[in-house]
Amino acid sequence: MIGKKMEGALNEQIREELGSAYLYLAMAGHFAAEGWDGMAGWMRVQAAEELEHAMRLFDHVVERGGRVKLHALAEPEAKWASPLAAFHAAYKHEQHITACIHGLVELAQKENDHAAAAMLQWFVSEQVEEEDHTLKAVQLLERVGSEGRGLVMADRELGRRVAEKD
Ligand code: OFO
Repeated sequence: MIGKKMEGALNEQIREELGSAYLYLAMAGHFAAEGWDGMAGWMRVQAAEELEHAMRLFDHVVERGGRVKLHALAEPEAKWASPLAAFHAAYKHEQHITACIHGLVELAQKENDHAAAAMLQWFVSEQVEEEDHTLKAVQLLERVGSEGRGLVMADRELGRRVAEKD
Protein backbone atom coordinates (compact mmCIF):
# COMPACT_ATOMS: atom_id res chain seq x y z
CA MET A 1 0.00 0.00 0.00
CA ILE A 2 1.37 3.38 -0.95
CA GLY A 3 1.78 6.05 1.74
CA LYS A 4 -0.23 9.29 1.56
CA LYS A 5 2.84 11.49 1.06
CA MET A 6 4.13 9.45 -1.85
CA GLU A 7 0.65 9.15 -3.32
CA GLY A 8 0.25 12.93 -3.25
CA ALA A 9 3.69 13.52 -4.74
CA LEU A 10 3.09 11.03 -7.57
CA ASN A 11 -0.29 12.60 -8.33
CA GLU A 12 1.53 15.92 -8.56
CA GLN A 13 4.03 14.33 -10.98
CA ILE A 14 1.16 12.96 -13.08
CA ARG A 15 0.09 16.58 -13.46
CA GLU A 16 3.66 17.53 -14.44
CA GLU A 17 3.79 14.80 -17.09
CA LEU A 18 0.37 15.69 -18.51
CA GLY A 19 1.52 19.32 -18.44
CA SER A 20 4.57 18.27 -20.47
CA ALA A 21 2.29 16.60 -23.02
CA TYR A 22 0.15 19.76 -23.12
CA LEU A 23 3.21 21.98 -23.65
CA TYR A 24 4.60 19.83 -26.47
CA LEU A 25 1.19 19.59 -28.14
CA ALA A 26 1.03 23.40 -28.03
CA MET A 27 4.45 23.48 -29.69
CA ALA A 28 3.28 20.91 -32.28
CA GLY A 29 0.30 23.13 -33.09
CA HIS A 30 2.53 26.18 -33.32
CA PHE A 31 5.01 24.49 -35.67
CA ALA A 32 2.22 23.05 -37.83
CA ALA A 33 0.68 26.51 -38.18
CA GLU A 34 4.07 27.95 -39.16
CA GLY A 35 4.60 25.26 -41.81
CA TRP A 36 7.37 23.41 -39.99
CA ASP A 37 5.93 19.92 -40.38
CA GLY A 38 9.09 18.11 -39.29
CA MET A 39 9.33 19.96 -36.00
CA ALA A 40 5.57 19.60 -35.50
CA GLY A 41 6.05 15.82 -35.90
CA TRP A 42 8.93 15.82 -33.39
CA MET A 43 6.71 17.55 -30.85
CA ARG A 44 3.79 15.18 -31.46
CA VAL A 45 6.04 12.19 -30.76
CA GLN A 46 7.29 13.94 -27.62
CA ALA A 47 3.75 14.68 -26.43
CA ALA A 48 2.78 11.01 -26.89
CA GLU A 49 5.81 9.95 -24.82
CA GLU A 50 4.77 12.31 -22.05
CA LEU A 51 1.36 10.72 -21.89
CA GLU A 52 3.11 7.35 -21.43
CA HIS A 53 5.14 8.86 -18.58
CA ALA A 54 1.94 9.99 -16.89
CA MET A 55 0.43 6.52 -17.33
CA ARG A 56 3.44 4.81 -15.76
CA LEU A 57 2.89 6.88 -12.62
CA PHE A 58 -0.87 6.42 -12.82
CA ASP A 59 -0.45 2.61 -12.97
CA HIS A 60 1.99 2.63 -10.07
CA VAL A 61 -0.43 4.54 -7.83
CA VAL A 62 -3.31 2.22 -8.79
CA GLU A 63 -1.28 -1.01 -8.43
CA ARG A 64 -0.32 0.00 -4.90
CA GLY A 65 -3.83 0.60 -3.74
CA GLY A 66 -3.61 4.36 -3.99
CA ARG A 67 -5.98 6.89 -5.49
CA VAL A 68 -5.25 8.88 -8.59
CA LYS A 69 -6.18 12.54 -8.32
CA LEU A 70 -5.92 14.55 -11.50
CA HIS A 71 -5.07 18.20 -10.91
CA ALA A 72 -5.84 21.12 -13.22
CA LEU A 73 -3.35 21.87 -15.98
CA ALA A 74 -2.05 25.36 -16.67
CA GLU A 75 -2.63 26.73 -20.16
CA PRO A 76 0.63 26.53 -22.11
CA GLU A 77 1.96 29.29 -24.32
CA ALA A 78 0.73 29.11 -27.90
CA LYS A 79 3.49 30.94 -29.80
CA TRP A 80 7.27 31.05 -29.81
CA ALA A 81 9.50 33.63 -31.45
CA SER A 82 11.53 31.04 -33.39
CA PRO A 83 12.10 27.27 -33.62
CA LEU A 84 15.19 27.76 -31.47
CA ALA A 85 13.16 29.59 -28.79
CA ALA A 86 10.63 26.73 -28.67
CA PHE A 87 13.27 23.98 -28.41
CA HIS A 88 15.17 26.00 -25.87
CA ALA A 89 11.99 26.23 -23.78
CA ALA A 90 11.59 22.44 -24.18
CA TYR A 91 15.16 21.89 -22.92
CA LYS A 92 14.54 24.15 -19.91
CA HIS A 93 11.30 22.31 -19.23
CA GLU A 94 13.09 18.95 -19.24
CA GLN A 95 15.62 20.28 -16.72
CA HIS A 96 12.67 21.22 -14.52
CA ILE A 97 11.21 17.70 -14.88
CA THR A 98 14.57 16.17 -13.97
CA ALA A 99 14.58 18.21 -10.75
CA CYS A 100 11.02 16.98 -10.00
CA ILE A 101 12.06 13.34 -10.51
CA HIS A 102 15.12 13.74 -8.30
CA GLY A 103 12.91 15.25 -5.60
CA LEU A 104 10.61 12.21 -5.83
CA VAL A 105 13.56 9.82 -5.51
CA GLU A 106 14.66 11.64 -2.36
CA LEU A 107 11.14 11.45 -0.94
CA ALA A 108 10.94 7.70 -1.72
CA GLN A 109 14.23 7.20 0.14
CA LYS A 110 13.05 9.25 3.10
CA GLU A 111 9.79 7.32 3.27
CA ASN A 112 11.56 3.95 2.86
CA ASP A 113 9.31 3.36 -0.16
CA HIS A 114 11.43 0.83 -2.07
CA ALA A 115 8.74 0.12 -4.66
CA ALA A 116 8.44 3.78 -5.64
CA ALA A 117 12.23 4.17 -5.59
CA ALA A 118 12.60 1.23 -8.00
CA MET A 119 9.87 2.54 -10.31
CA LEU A 120 11.43 6.02 -10.29
CA GLN A 121 14.81 4.71 -11.45
CA TRP A 122 13.32 4.32 -14.93
CA PHE A 123 12.49 8.04 -14.87
CA VAL A 124 15.99 8.98 -13.71
CA SER A 125 17.47 7.30 -16.83
CA GLU A 126 14.70 8.62 -19.05
CA GLN A 127 15.46 12.19 -18.00
CA VAL A 128 19.06 11.80 -19.15
CA GLU A 129 17.64 10.98 -22.61
CA GLU A 130 15.03 13.72 -22.47
CA GLU A 131 17.62 16.40 -21.75
CA ASP A 132 19.96 14.94 -24.37
CA HIS A 133 17.30 14.92 -27.12
CA THR A 134 16.13 18.46 -26.47
CA LEU A 135 19.66 19.82 -26.11
CA LYS A 136 20.72 18.17 -29.40
CA ALA A 137 17.79 19.87 -31.14
CA VAL A 138 18.82 23.21 -29.58
CA GLN A 139 22.41 22.73 -30.77
CA LEU A 140 21.26 21.83 -34.29
CA LEU A 141 19.09 24.95 -34.49
CA GLU A 142 21.87 27.12 -33.08
CA ARG A 143 24.18 25.79 -35.78
CA VAL A 144 21.82 26.53 -38.65
CA GLY A 145 20.85 29.98 -37.32
CA SER A 146 17.81 31.79 -38.73
CA GLU A 147 18.74 31.33 -42.38
CA GLY A 148 15.90 29.74 -44.41
CA ARG A 149 17.72 26.88 -46.10
CA GLY A 150 19.38 25.73 -42.89
CA LEU A 151 16.05 25.76 -41.08
CA VAL A 152 14.44 23.71 -43.86
CA MET A 153 17.19 21.11 -43.43
CA ALA A 154 16.82 21.13 -39.64
CA ASP A 155 13.06 20.68 -40.03
CA ARG A 156 13.64 17.66 -42.25
CA GLU A 157 16.18 16.23 -39.82
CA LEU A 158 13.98 16.68 -36.73
CA GLY A 159 11.01 15.27 -38.64
CA ARG A 160 12.81 11.93 -38.91
CA ARG A 161 12.09 11.25 -35.27
CA VAL A 162 9.74 8.34 -34.73
CA ALA A 163 8.26 6.99 -31.51
CA GLU A 164 10.73 4.82 -29.59
CA LYS A 165 9.74 1.71 -27.70
CA ASP A 166 11.52 0.98 -24.42
FE1 OFO B 1 9.82 14.95 -20.91
O1 OFO B 1 9.89 13.68 -19.58
FE2 OFO B 1 8.29 13.39 -18.90
O2 OFO B 1 7.86 15.12 -18.47
